[in-house]
Amino acid sequence: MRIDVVTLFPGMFAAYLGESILQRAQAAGTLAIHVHNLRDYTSGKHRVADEPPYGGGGGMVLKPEPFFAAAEAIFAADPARRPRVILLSPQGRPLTHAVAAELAEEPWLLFLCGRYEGVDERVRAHLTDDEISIGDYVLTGGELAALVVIDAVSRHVPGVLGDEHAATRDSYADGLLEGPHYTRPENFRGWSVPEVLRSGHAGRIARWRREQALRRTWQRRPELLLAAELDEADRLFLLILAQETTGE
Ligand code: 9D3
Repeated sequence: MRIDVVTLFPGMFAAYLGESILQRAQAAGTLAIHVHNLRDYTSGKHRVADEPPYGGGGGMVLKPEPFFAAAEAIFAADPARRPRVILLSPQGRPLTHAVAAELAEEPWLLFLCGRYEGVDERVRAHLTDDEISIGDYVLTGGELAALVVIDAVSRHVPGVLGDEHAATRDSYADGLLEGPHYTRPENFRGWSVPEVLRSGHAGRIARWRREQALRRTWQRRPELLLAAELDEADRLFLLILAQETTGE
């Protein structure tokens, strides 16, 4: 997969993309990420990227010309195809596991990062295919959001995770939160690892983990249970949890 990013702050991307799984995927050629400085596509002596908003109201708005110039230069790198152009903005559709999996089907993505009060509407209307938000809180710009989307999407690209099926095992894939994990030592400051995990009994371990996931989801994100894939044993266990809750 090829990913391009247009931003006023390209330096924000190097540290995160230069480590761990995303670094390895780029070194292996599974992922090619190119970060472009929006200022390189501005014109005039002062290389201005932003201007005050028409109609007043304060703050600054990013001008359309540099985004179009940057995108057209990026399109020219491979005239046979077009990337899906994604604007990061607080007004976008919320990022979810399903959105990340959907974007991972694309061979080429181009992320446009906004700053200040926002981006000129003509960028959204005439350059952008998709608009994404990473949640209902205010960031100072689209850069961290682009990194979050790139990270979440990359996990779904075949070959990025060592194990082919790791992304489908992710907690959001089956609609439940994950239960607890333990490693050595067996006893730490008097807190010991649950006996069942050391029993070697694969069937009992699988059932225990499933029940822990159901219990946590029930306690913390009960709305997720409405869409989760549940079998008869899961439903029976939830009935018992519900009875515990009501004190039955
Ligand atoms: C004062 C009104 N603000 C809108 C909520 C203006 C504004 C604040 C922050 C406009 C842009 C931004 C910068 N944020 C992003 O570019 C952004 C973002 C976010 O703030 N939250 C969640 N997802 C995203 S994706 C891009």
